[in-house]
Amino acid sequence: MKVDRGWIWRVLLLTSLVATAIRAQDEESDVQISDADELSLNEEELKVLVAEEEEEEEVDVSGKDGGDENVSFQVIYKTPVPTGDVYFVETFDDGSLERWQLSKTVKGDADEEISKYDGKWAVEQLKENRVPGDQGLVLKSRAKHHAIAAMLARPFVFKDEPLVVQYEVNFQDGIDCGGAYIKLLSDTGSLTLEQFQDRTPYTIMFGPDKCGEDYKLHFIFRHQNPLNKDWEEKHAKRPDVDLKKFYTDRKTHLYTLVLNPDNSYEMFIDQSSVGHGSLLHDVVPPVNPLKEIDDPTDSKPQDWDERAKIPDPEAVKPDDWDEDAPAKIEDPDAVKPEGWLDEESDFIPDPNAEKPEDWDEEMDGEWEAPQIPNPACETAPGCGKWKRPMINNLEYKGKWKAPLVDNPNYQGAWKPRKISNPDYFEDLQPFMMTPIKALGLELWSMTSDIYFDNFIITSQKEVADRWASDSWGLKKLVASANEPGIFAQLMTAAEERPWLWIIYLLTVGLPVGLLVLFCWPKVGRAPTRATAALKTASSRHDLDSVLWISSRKQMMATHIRKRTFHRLMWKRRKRRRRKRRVQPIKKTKRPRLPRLQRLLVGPASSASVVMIIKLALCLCCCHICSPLKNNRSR
Ligand SMILES: [Ca+2]
Repeated sequence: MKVDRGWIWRVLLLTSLVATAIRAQDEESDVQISDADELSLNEEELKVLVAEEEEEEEVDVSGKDGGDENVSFQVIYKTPVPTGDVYFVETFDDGSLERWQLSKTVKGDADEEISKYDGKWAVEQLKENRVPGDQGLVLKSRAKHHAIAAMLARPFVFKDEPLVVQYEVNFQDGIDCGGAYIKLLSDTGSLTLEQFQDRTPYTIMFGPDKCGEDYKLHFIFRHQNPLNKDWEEKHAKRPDVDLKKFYTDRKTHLYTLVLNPDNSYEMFIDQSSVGHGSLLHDVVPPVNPLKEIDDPTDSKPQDWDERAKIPDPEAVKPDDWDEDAPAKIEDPDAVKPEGWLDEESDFIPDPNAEKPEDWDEEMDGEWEAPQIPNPACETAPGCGKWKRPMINNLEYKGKWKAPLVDNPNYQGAWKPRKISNPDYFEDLQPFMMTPIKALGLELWSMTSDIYFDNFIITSQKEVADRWASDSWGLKKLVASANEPGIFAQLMTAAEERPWLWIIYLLTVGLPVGLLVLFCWPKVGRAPTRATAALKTASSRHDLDSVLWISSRKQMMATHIRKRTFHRLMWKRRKRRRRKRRVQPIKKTKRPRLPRLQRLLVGPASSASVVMIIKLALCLCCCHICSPLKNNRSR
């Protein structure tokens, strides 16, 4: 069987590269064994060492509560301890809810049957990405009212220190419609956690809330009007970022609110700022009412002209303006096509149809054959009465209207006059809110298993950050380690965006196509005279022959022609020298070029370039395939 020698070279090159990669891997795995050999350990000593190593590994990964089969990546977890002054912390890691009080009352604005706060709470580990030893508070019931609260270690009084509130939320089953916000309950003097319900006065409400496609991060505070003593909710403007992923990725996210004595506020998710502003200027409705308001007794005068433009009163309809001209007319130039069948109709009763045997004329009426397209019309340009096609009427102008001109009596848009606001007040310190005495969750959700953890209320952002790194940071670490591989992520992305499949196909198909185009062996052909000549040449000019093999038939033919030409020229010169009886010229040896130069400028330079391109492509393919192979072997 004849095999293209160029293809053999390529296969040998690829094989050597693959073998080198495999050998490098094998050498890595052999290192440990050779280490043991060098230390001259016998089999028993080696077993003891291995057992000790395994024991150490078990201690490392089990943490304080031992290993967990559901945890694919484990870290050593220690219940976090606050590193500064705090008003409230809760980790739930002791598994109890002793500090918390379940509400024993009913919701204020609900029907009696569904008004009970009978939703269940539990202290559990996360369903996914667990940190061994870490537990949190979980909302367990669907479509039920939940209320639970705990007193602060001491009330937070708004003076000259910031308020920092932080906690974790994980929508373990996603979220259809429901909230995961907290309420910081006001120190009203009559606060009873057993009576905690939707109408219990709160100072601040903060946290995620979602229904339908409306993703919110609430920051609401209650402000008292100093004049009439009414309480009003002030809503911070919406965050600037797309919040959807925080509700759908089933990861634990960290929510932080910072209020400063200078009335500025900032909200963070996972320690990244998602919104900031001023309590004075960036809340709705504003804390301070307007100084002036529209006079409610003022009304627009009847003769107030708000028309900026009016029809020109002096314009006159032109005499030749025909308002009655139709928009479309019959085409006067149209001609009936030849062969038009005026007497035939487009549909006829099916001549092959038969009345069904069970047709009851009394019940079903008189039987008629179903209509079918008229076969006579199939070859004709048309059937039935011919009508001229309709075209646009060039004379059509429509209804005449006078052109618009500026209104000389225009007075502008009317506005009521301004008067002083009788309810005006100015509160320049909305930060000075009602002191906070307790933290409560009063929630309703259509999706259960919402996880809460690591509540902290402090005055120092650094304390909250350190608390987060000791708690939420580990959850994030475990979740990152358990992330699906790049292949699974690509599949997930393509499920949401099917057009990505086109990109994938192009990305994979292009290199494969190039590989096949340049590396596939040529189909064997019958040996030619050029091939035979090449074989004889190969023994004398190894390198050139190899290059010729990979070149095309034209190259071989060119070489033969050149050799034949040189031989003829040599014979001719010999004959001339004999005739002229001159001494033969000493043959000067042609200087031999360096190998690379011969490759690039020699007689087979074009073949060399093609070969170099092919080798470069093969090397690229090997380079791409090598890491994939390594990943698979791992
Ligand atoms: Ca915890």
